Amino acid sequence: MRKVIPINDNWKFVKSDAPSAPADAAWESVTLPHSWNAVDGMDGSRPWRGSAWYEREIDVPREPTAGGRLYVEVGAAPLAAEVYLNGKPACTHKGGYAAFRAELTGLVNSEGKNVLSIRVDNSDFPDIYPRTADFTFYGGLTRGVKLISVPATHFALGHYGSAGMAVTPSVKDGRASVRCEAWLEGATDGMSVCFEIRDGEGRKAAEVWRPAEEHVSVEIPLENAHLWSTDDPYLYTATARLVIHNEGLDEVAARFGVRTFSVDPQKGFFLNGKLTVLRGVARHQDRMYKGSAVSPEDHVEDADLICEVGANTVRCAHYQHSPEFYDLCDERGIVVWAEIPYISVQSEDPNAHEVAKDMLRELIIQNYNHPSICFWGISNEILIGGEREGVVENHRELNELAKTLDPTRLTTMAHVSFTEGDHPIHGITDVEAYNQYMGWYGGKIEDNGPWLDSYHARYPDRALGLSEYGAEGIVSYHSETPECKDYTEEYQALYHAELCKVLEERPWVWASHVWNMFDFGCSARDEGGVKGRNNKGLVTSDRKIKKDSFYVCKAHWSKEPFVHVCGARYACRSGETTRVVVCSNAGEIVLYANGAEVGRSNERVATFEGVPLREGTNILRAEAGGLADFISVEKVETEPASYTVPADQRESAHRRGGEGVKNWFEGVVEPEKKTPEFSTEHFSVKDKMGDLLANPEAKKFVTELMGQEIPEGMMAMIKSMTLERNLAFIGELPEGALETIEAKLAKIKK
Ligand code: ADA
Repeated sequence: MRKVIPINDNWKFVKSDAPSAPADAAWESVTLPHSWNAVDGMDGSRPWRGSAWYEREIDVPREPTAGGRLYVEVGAAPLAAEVYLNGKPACTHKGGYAAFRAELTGLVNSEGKNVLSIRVDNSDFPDIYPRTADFTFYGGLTRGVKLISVPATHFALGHYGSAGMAVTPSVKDGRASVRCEAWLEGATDGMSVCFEIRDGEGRKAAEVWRPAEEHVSVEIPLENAHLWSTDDPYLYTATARLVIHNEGLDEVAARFGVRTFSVDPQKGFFLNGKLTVLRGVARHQDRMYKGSAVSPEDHVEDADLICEVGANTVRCAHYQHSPEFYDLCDERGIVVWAEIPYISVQSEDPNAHEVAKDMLRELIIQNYNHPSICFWGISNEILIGGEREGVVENHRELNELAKTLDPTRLTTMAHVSFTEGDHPIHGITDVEAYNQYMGWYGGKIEDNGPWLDSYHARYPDRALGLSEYGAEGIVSYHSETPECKDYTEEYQALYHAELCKVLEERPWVWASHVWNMFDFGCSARDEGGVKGRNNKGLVTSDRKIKKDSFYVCKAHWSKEPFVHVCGARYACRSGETTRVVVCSNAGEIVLYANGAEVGRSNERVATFEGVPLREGTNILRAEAGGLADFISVEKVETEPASYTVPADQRESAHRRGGEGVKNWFEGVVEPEKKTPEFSTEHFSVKDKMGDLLANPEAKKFVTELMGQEIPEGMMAMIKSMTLERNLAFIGELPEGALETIEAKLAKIKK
C-alpha cells in the first residue's frame, strides 16, 4: 500500500543563484508552506525576485516488496523549480501554481543520508505566465511537499500530477451513472482493480471489479442518485483498489458529485435543470504577511467568509488554487471558475504558449474530480497588451485542449473592458465574461446596467458574465458624500449596493464575481495611501475586518438573517444630522437614534437621511426580524483629517480617470478642438507607449497626463499599447480631450 508522508518541517532555505545547493551558505530554518515574499510582497517595498534553495534530509520509506518506487510531490513552487536528490537531478518544472512530482527511486542512497534539494525561482521567465499582472508573484515552496512511496505496480503518478483516477458522473433521462477510470503503472496479469462507490453517509452504493490494465474504465449506474447543488452539496466517494490474489497493492480515492449544468445566453446558469443565478466573488489566495504560503485553516476561514457573504460562486483567480480550497468549494456548494495565469499580455516567447498548455493540462487533470468546478478559464484580459501575433489562434488551441481533456465542463475567458464586441477573440470559449469597472476606473456606476443591456441586445447568443467588478474601499477613509476615487468605505458600499441591484435585475448574466473577496498583495500598486496592495476586497487581507460592502452583498445574497448598521468606523461625525445605511435580509428595518425611532424601510440596503445627532455619543440602532445591531457615533466639530485620502493620492487617482476623468487632465492640457494633420515626424496618440516614453519630451507629457510615473512593473504591459488604447482603458474621455492631447503631441518631434 502506498505511503504518503508530508515533509514540511526541518527545511533549510537560502536565497542563492548557485547552480547547486550551496554547502556553506547562511541557511535559515523554515517550515512549509513558505514564501520569501510573505512581507515584501505586501508591504509596498520591492518584492525580492530570484533563485533560492530549499534543502532537507529525508528518511526513505522502505517498501516491503521489490521494485517499489519513490516520488516527491511538490504542491506549488512559483515560478520555476528544479528538484535534486543527493545532488542528482530529478525533475524541472515550469509554473508556480500546480502540483508536480519527480521520481526519486533511482537516486536514493541505500546506505547513508538522502538529501532532497529544491531550487525555486520567481524571476521573470519569458515562457512562464504570469509575467505582467496586478498581483504579487510570491516565490517559495508555497504549498508543502510530500513523499509518496508505492509498490512496483501502482496507480499512475507520472501524468501531470494526476490522481491516477478520474470520475465522470452523468445524468441522462433522469438516470445517473458514473464512469470510473484508473491509470496504472506496472500492471501485470492476475491483478484486478476494484471500484467502490460510497454515498455521503458512507453506505456502499456500488462495487465493480475489472482486470487491471494500463487504463481501466467502467461505467457504473447509480440508483436514485442524490444530486450535488449549491443548496445541497452532496458528495460521494469513489475508491479504486489494486488487488493481486488476496493482497491489496495500492489505493486511491476521490470525492465526486452528480450534477448537470448548462448556460443559456438568454436565461443564465442552470444547475440540475434549475435556474441558479450565480452571484459571488473572485478570490486571490494570499493573505497578510503570509503571501501565498497559506495554511489549511486559512483556506477554511476564506471558505467560511465566502459562505457568510452568501456567494454561490467563486472565481479562483488568476491561477490554479490549492486542492484544499477546491475541496472546500465541493463541500460548501460553491460553483467554481478555475483558471490558468495566461494574463494581460501574451509573451513574445512562443514557448510561453506550450507552457500555458501544460498549465491547462495540470489544472484540468489535477482537479477533474471536483464537482464544484464547472468552468475552465483560459485567459484574463489578454488584450491589455494589444494585438499579439497568434493570440486568437492560441485561444482556439487552449479551448480545444480543455474540451479534449474535459468535454463535461464549459470553457470561459475574462475580457478586458475595452475588448470590442466584434473582435475574433469572441466565440471561442463556451461562455464569456468581461471585467468591468464602470464607477471606478471609468464611467459611472449607473452605466453598468445599460452597458450590460446593450451588449446583450447586440450579441444575444453570447453568454455574458461579469468576471470582475469592484471599487477600492479603505476602512480608514469616510465621507457623508462618497464619490468615485475617494477610496472611502462608504463609496465602495454605495457602488456594491447599486451593482447588486443591477445584477439582480439581470439573471441572464450567467455569473458575476466581485473583484475581490479579499484585499491582496500587489507589489506595483501605490494607491489611496496604501502601498503594495489592491484594496477592492470586501474583507481586509488579514481577514479581520468585513467592510460595509461585505454586508451590502450579504443582504442581497445570503439566506442567513442578519441586520448590520454600516459606518461603525465612521465614528466621529460633524453636523446636526447624519446619513445611516443599514443592511438586512430579515424584513422591515426600523432605525432608532438614541432610543427614538427615526425611520423604517423595506429595502435590503436602506439609507436613512437626516438622522439627528446630539452632542456627545449617539447610539444608532437598527432592528429587523427580531435582530438588532448598533453603532456608536460621536458628534464632533470637525471630522478627523485621517478620514480623507491624502491629497496627493486623491489627485493622482483623479487624473487617472473614472468619474474624475475631467479632473485628471485639468491643468495639464487645455481643450483644443482642431485635429492636426497626421505627421510621421511628430508624435501622435497612435504611437506606442514604449516609443513615447523613450523620448524625454514625450515622456514628460505622458507622465503629466497620467498623473504619475509609469511604474516599472506596468511597463511590460503597456509598452506595445498605443497611447490611444491606453487612454481607452482608463475610461471614456470628455469631448475634445483626445484632440487636445493629439494637438500637444503633434508639436513633439520624434
Ligand atoms: C484587472 C485584473 C485584476 C485586478 C483588477 C484591478 O482587471 O484582471 O487582476 O487586479 O484589474 O483591481 O484593477
